[in-house]
Amino acid sequence: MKRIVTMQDISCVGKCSLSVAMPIISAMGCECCVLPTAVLSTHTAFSNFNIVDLTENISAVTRVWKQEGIDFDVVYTGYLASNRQVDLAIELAKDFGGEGKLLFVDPVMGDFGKLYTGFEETYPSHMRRLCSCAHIIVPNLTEAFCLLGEEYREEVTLSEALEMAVRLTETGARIAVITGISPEEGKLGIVKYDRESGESFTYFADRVKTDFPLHGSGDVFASVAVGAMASGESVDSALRMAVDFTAAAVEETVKNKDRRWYGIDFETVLHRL
Ligand code: PXL
Repeated sequence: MKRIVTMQDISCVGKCSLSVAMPIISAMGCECCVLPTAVLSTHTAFSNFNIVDLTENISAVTRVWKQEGIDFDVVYTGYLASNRQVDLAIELAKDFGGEGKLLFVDPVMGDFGKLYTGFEETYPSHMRRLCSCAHIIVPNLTEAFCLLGEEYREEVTLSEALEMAVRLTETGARIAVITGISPEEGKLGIVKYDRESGESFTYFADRVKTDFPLHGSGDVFASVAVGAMASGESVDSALRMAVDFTAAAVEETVKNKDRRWYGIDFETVLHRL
């Protein structure tokens, strides 16, 4: 069984981060080990939230892992609560990554052209350093612009998105996948560029119209992609599965009259994994 370690927060309410990664990765038949970065009452899109920062705990945990000789097939990072935590993620990658291991970085920073509440302006430059060590990064469009140090634009053409993915790999990551790309009305998906093979890949599902934000959908996407890659799927096949699963979860969410506004109902389609 493949063993994945994921470093991200636990939001007690609000379907994102570890509360999404754990069930998805387990459902895909992989062991999900966790390195929690912070405990939040709710994710940061709520108007009120409190946060207990676990920075001091991180090295204490990894020290024991090293003493015990524990290793992982995949290191998967998500929401990191501060610049310092990004540095600790780089250390995690050095200590537990390397030959034959996969470093999957979801550079969680923002959406709709804005950084999430609580991040310093210098956060993207730290995240850029973590991304430079990764095999694969999966920013949304906002995060891709942040990583490239460019001003956000809501709409990009398919060829512009591909060109952005190429430039993202020039900073070091082998594969860049930009999520949330809409090449035409009614479609939503991803573009990918692989610097080593020089190949690009695009995949789109039918866009499900919603009048509410899709909090945590990036975490759902990333967790499925990680689980699939760890299970031996090719990168393109893993990305296809992740797009289809996320689209199916959004479709179910829209149908649910009692839906919560703070996350998508991935639970209803978990059995498909
Ligand atoms: O879904 C990304 C995410 C993860 N963790 C926390 C967040 C967010 C997005 O808002 O606030 C705490």
